[in-house]
Amino acid sequence: MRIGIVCYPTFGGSGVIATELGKQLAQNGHQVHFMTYTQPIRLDFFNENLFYHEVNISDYPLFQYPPYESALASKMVDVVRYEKLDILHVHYAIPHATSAFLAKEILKTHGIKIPVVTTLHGTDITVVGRDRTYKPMVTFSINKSDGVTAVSDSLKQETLSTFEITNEIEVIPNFVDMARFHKQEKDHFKKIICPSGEKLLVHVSNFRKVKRIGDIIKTFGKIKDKVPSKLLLIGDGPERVKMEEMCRDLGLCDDIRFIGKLDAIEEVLSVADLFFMPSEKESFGLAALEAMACQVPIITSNAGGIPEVNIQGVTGFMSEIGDIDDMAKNALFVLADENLDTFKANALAKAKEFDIKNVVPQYEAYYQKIIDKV
Ligand code: GMT
Repeated sequence: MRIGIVCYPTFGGSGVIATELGKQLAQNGHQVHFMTYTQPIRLDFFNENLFYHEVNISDYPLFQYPPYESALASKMVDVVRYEKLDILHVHYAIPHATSAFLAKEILKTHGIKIPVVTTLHGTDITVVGRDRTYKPMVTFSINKSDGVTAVSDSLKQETLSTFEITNEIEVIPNFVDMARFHKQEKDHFKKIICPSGEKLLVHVSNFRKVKRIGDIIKTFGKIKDKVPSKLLLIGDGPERVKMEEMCRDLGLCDDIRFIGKLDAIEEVLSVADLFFMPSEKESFGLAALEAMACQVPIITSNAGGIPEVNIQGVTGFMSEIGDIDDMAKNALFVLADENLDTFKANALAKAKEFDIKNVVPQYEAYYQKIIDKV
């Protein structure tokens, strides 16, 4: 197949999934064309089947807000026509599903039918999309897609209860590339971060408010009194400065390090003992899955689709959102010498269910179904 993929190219989970999917599809022999405003972060290797088309936005003094949707729709029209694409797959509804609808209508005037698949990722439904600023457009664009997928059953249900959806939604879960995310021998890292044999606790995110990083810091304050440990906070975003201030106010700076954005996350995960994800909203929790693939148990909230990934008392524990005492109690249980290895093995076993090799064929079959339908 000749497949067009549209996504956000930065550090968000939807862009990661879209890029990894495209890379695997290319390895499976499909021709894959990415259309984004900058090179996707993980599109970092050459493959004869992979192509990248930059969406250029020309500036004009009249535009206070350059019309990205229009530029993207025009790029889709151009790439579909000249690369003879069979299908367009857009990740994150806003504004990609809307641009895809526009492109589809324009292409009809050229006598070309292009099926559009939209994948819903999370905040496009649970935060931004439900806002009245975007809701009519999101509803319309989902209903006008030829195929719609959601990354968890929870997200599917939330979409159906939030919007007036007339389309079928297929659940195709997120996945992890086990060839990249697996436990590696990186003990020298651990010795640098934890020189006295402390436990290593980790969080990775885009530091948005929904991630509730303050809960992690407070939970860590309770854990480190009982078990010598260090906390690494990986990533960057709007909450970072506030969180650094919180660490200072709580006197935890010696044991917590903010290390910003990191490409080779799997190297740090390889030496981690516990991963935190106390989010207020989380449609799936890709970062937690990547940790599990590296044999790291997870302490999470029970928000959204997290229960589809974290099995209570098996791969880690879930708590009510904001229940710091419960998270600290659970973390101490997992970190106990007699328990830790079992939780690590369970985390790995569960992660294997989401191996990229099992999930990408579901997308291939879905594309074929939608192409045959249109
Ligand atoms: O909120 C983020 O971390 C980014 C966001 C995105 O779309 O880039 O992530 C969402 O999509 C990921 C990939 O499908 C999911 O694993 C995340 O759970 C989801 N985030 C939220 O629902 C908050």
